[in-house]
Amino acid sequence: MTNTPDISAIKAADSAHHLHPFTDHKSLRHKEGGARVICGGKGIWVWDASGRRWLDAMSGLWCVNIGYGRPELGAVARAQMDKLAYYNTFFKTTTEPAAELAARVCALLPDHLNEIFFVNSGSEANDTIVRLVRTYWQLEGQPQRQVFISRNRAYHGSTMAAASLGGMSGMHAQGHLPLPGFEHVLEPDWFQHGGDMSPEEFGHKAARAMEERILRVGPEKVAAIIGEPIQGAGGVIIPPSGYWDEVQRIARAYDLLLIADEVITGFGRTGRMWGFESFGITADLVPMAKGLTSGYQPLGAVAVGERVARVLIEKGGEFAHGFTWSGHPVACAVALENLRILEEENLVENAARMEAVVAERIGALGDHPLVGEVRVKGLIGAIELVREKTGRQRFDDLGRVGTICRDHCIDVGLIMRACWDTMVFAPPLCISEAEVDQWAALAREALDRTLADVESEMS
Ligand code: PXG
Repeated sequence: MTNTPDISAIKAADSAHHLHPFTDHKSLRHKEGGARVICGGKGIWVWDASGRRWLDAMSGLWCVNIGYGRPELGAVARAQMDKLAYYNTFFKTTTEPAAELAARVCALLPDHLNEIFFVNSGSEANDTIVRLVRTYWQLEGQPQRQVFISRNRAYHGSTMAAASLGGMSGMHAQGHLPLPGFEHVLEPDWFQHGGDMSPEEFGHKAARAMEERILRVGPEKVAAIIGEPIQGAGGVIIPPSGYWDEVQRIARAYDLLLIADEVITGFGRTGRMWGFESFGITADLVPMAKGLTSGYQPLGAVAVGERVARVLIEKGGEFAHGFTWSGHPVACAVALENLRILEEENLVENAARMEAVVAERIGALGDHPLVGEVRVKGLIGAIELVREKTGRQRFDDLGRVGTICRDHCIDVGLIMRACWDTMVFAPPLCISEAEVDQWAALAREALDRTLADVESEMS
């Protein structure tokens, strides 16, 4: 055995047998010649077997918050596996890492969020929330309260319930979704929908759309409002100031539960520990995953606030819900180490500090003919690609130029994702100022190449 992988054999096995998530397999296998094989990573960089490397301005899928290649996490996983690789948390048992992590995460949250239910992903966290919320209202004697209010282009996961919570039309088109009881309203995307309104006026309009829908459905049937503090996969939609205040007023007015999906925004992404801190959101339930382990192990959780927890614990009897891997001891031990690194290396503070650097250096791309706006909060942001800057005019065939730009990014050694014609970024929280400069140079090169393509099409 050698340590050098046979990449062509791996690519062949992958093409023959591996169905990837969110992938057009016909195109991947026949047009593109198979998947890129990522073999290693360190800090903000990943590389393939040939040594070709990319600056990963997406932290994998918005998750590798502490950066790649930290040996401490492997050491902790190994020690936990040697001691106790697995035991479950059903039937009146627990494990040391699960109990310790539940307490640790609660200590990071506001006081009213003081209970943790462990799952393995953000999707499972949101599925769990759908059952929890409906169970809560049953226990409260209002079983008709079943409807969830969400937003267009929300992303809450891929299971049937999580995809129903989400507002992605392409996902709804597959598998007869959403399920009954899920409503979607205007998203607070001023760049896309704001027209001549000020961002604040538009934010009010978006919140009013939510109230109008609640009234149309019948407030007595509505269970909860769910929202990502900043919509991630929808194109990093940073809501106008005042939007969340209004949404919270509406939630209170109709006695609804409020769910802040922190799967992307949690664990420092926005320059604070939680996304809800920047918008003054007081949530009843908080799904989290991704940055909880920085991707070193699969793990998710739901933080359950006082209002729901009290009813569930006092009146609920057995909550018939859970997963074999709920509170997996290895994943929980890795999460604890991840949180230690996040805290001891002041990575949340670094994300806050880097916001200004990114705003300046990536923001400077705003002078590029293709760029209509650059926005950033902490270390999550977006670059809007436009045909015409005045009036924020999009290209026809939305998503085509974004895909061209995404492919040029890959060619120049940069990973950014295209959400239609919005290039999004969320680099590891350990990124340095010098690395932001490297990223900005690569991004400019990719934009120049994209512009050359667009211009040659038009000539
Ligand atoms: N909530 C939010 C806000 C998310 O962003 C989930 C829930 C679901 O988490 P899991 O762990 O089940 O994937 C997510 C996940 C993309 C992309 O391409 C985004 C996510 C996942 C995969 C791809 O932007 N977000």
